[in-house]
Amino acid sequence: MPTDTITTQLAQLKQQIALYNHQYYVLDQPTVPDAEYDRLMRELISIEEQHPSLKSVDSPSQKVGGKALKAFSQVTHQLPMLSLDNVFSEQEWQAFVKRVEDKLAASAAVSYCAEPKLDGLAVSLRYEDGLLVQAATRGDGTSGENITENIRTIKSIPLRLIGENYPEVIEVRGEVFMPKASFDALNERAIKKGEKTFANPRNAAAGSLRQLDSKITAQRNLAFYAYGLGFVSTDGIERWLEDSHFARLQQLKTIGLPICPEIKQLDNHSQCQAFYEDILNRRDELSYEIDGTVIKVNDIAYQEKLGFVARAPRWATAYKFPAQEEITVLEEVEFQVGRTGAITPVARLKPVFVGGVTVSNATLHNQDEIERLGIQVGDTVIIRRAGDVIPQIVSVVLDRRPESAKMIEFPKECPVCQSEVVRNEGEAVLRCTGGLFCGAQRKEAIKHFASRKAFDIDGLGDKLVEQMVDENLIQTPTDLFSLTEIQISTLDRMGKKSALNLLESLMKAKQTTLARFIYSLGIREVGEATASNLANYYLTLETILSANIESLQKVPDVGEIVAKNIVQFFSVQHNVEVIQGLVASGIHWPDIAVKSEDEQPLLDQIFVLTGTLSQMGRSDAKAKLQSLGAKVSGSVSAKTHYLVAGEKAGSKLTKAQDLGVEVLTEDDLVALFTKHDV
Ligand code: I6G
Repeated sequence: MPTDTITTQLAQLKQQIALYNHQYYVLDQPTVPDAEYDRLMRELISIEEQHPSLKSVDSPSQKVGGKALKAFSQVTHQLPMLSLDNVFSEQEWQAFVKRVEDKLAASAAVSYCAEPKLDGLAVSLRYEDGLLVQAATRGDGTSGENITENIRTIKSIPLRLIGENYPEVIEVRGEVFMPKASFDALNERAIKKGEKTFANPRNAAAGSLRQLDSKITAQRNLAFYAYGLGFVSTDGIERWLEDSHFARLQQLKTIGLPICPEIKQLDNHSQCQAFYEDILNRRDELSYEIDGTVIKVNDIAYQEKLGFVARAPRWATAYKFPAQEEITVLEEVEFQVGRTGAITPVARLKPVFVGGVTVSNATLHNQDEIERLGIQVGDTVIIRRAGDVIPQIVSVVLDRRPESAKMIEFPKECPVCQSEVVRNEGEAVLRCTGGLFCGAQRKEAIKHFASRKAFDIDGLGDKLVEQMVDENLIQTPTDLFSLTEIQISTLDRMGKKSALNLLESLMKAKQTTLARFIYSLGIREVGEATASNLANYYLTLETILSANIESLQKVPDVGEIVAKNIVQFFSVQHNVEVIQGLVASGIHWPDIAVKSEDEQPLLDQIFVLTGTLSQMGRSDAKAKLQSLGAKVSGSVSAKTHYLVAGEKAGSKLTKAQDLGVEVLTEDDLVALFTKHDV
């Protein structure tokens, strides 16, 4: 092929790929499937390999990293890179507003531009004649490290700006960050390889940008959102810059730079407070980590009037969320025995206020986790509490380890019943072999039996179960049904009235469903959904009891491990006796009617429920869906047909959207139930 034909073909390909990149990363509106994009990319790389002289620095193929550097050089910022002041409470926010609005003495309400504060690193990108020529970290604000090669590997950063209408020189300021999904994947890979993990996405992003070998950075899936401008040349461009911060960000978007989709222009400071609260509520559903919001006076003339104090603008502030990470001390490690005998190390911490609550305990999971963290009693640790998630120990601050620090010793016998402990093949946890001989396992088994999704025994809380077992009133769930008023009323805080109420709850609980009965037995890995699948498949208790491993695996959601757990459970004489005892004490459930396919319009459709359903409980929604033949799963995957997203839906919604799973609202679900008359 003649060279000029190849040059034209290459230029067209580069333009096409740059356009698809812009649609994907900046506009969030891909127009072609990934396969088509990959095909064009392969074509481009193949041509460039055959004609290396035609390879250019702005080619989309140049996102894979180049030669490793020996060190980063220093870059002086043409305009300093400032930092942001912070406010940490509504009161401090109001004080910021007062300072700003008093100084402006404006006749009308001051408008603001607000966006989430990404937990990443500020960088400056310099484009000359549309070409990315230099990228630098903030450094000390005056000069930073030259990280151009690493920045060039970030897919959402254009190597060439779009169109022709941009200044000759433009410095774009923005934040490089690692999306949550990439961070999780990176740490999972590190754990598999036995390498150190990153404590949070910010550290991971920083570590990835600090690589001298840009090929490593290229594999880290970093992302970028622009938040403002540095130096901008004015030669030859008439009034390119808009008058408001919000409009300037939109302008950046038109020339190919991604900006955060949550950015909003707000009419007054009260709307900013509402924005802060809304983003705080939706924090978990965003695909990137944030630690607050950034709020800026929108009008550039006002920004100029307000000016700067020290190294920070007076017209902007970071309105921070309550900290999710804090530092504290590991004072002791205790070992708890769970329902299935798993022995879990629990960290007793010096109480610390984090994520809005005081935390004094955190799980340490298992021995592997303790080894991975390299943690000792007495260590200073970083703990994290995000959303409603159980607090986690993220890392140890090694330079604060006291001389008195002690290694964590795992128990050689069960701390409750002194039975032997074992570590089963393929498992990370230690287990007590005492079974229901172990008081801890007995308590947990009975608590589970009485819990809401099992027998739902009103008035039988965890503390009461513990007392009953300690006082030897009950040994198994069956014993609950032969308790007398006198026995109950002798317990702490239990008068005659509460005793009678509890007896009535026990009476009522005898009427149940086969699914709840199976679930209440606490068979390992048989959750609510599996119990319901077992009930619907086998229809009677007797058939479940006599099912073999092969047959059990035909039940939806039941694999070999769960099937083995079930068979093993029913092979233990004690368990069979408990089941017989329960039935003998009058526990019963209605027969399950066999439904024809016509009566199961949602047969084999997989649903996932997430968020709060305000018009019905999740259990109700699940039962109705199952009665129509649907399967209700706990996690979203490519096999999911529908995700029902209630209020405050979080990461499952994001995952469903990423996978293209159809999302239904609660109203859609209600309409579906009405249509099918359930
Ligand atoms: O470090 C920063 C992160 C985000 C910023 C910033 C920002 O806006 C969303 N804005 C300014 C003005 C500065 N630093 C100095």
